[in-house]
Amino acid sequence: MEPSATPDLTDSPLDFRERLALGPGAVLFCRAAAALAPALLSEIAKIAARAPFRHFTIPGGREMSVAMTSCGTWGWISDARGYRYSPLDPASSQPWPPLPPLFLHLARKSAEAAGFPEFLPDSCLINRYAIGARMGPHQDRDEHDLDAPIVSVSLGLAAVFLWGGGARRDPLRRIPLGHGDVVVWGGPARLHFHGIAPLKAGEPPLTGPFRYNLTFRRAR
Ligand code: MD3
Ligand code: FE
Repeated sequence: MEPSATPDLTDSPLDFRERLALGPGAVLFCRAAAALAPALLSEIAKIAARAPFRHFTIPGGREMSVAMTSCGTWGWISDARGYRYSPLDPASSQPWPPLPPLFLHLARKSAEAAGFPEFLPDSCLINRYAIGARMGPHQDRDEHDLDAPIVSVSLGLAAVFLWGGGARRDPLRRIPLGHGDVVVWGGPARLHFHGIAPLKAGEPPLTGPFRYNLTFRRAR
């Protein structure tokens, strides 16, 4: 008998063949991470066992409909005082779980395929959307290095991504994002307004009635 070895998924080929330019600086790689989805979801479950998903309060006092957790050196948090990156999970006062090697691999290879070599994220925000959850249009500008791209990975239920421009009043394009889709946002796209429309019902086999989104960031 051959000894059964745990496959090293950091060697798995990601599939960057189906590429769609969403605009200057933004590239969608359709289903690029689909083959890695079971492994990614098992890493998410391990992270959430240490740093559970929670609904942050935003400065106005309302609770976000999206549940969040983080891994990496820095985690994005929000409370009545505002938004920021923190080295500690406020729920446990402990550091966030480390970025799994598979996450780093996926983020680096995706950024490289989009023309951003040497991307080394220090933070991964993990968003969990239940049916009806949404994210209003916003800019991501809490990161120190706005030259680094953001890599996003969608898992589970499909969503409609709202893709605006550099000003809040700019019209929003509706872009479907499905299971395994990877998007790299950099350069001129980095400060564009964006959001997620309220999630429509569904129950895909791997995630049940949820959508997960990983965003890899260089926070500091
Ligand atoms: C474009 N998340 O966590 S990912 C967020 O699907 C966020 O959960 C959405 O917006 C989600 O901040 C969208 C796609 C995304 C993420 C960050 C961006 C697009 C971006 C930053 C700049 C420009
Ligand atoms: Fe965002």
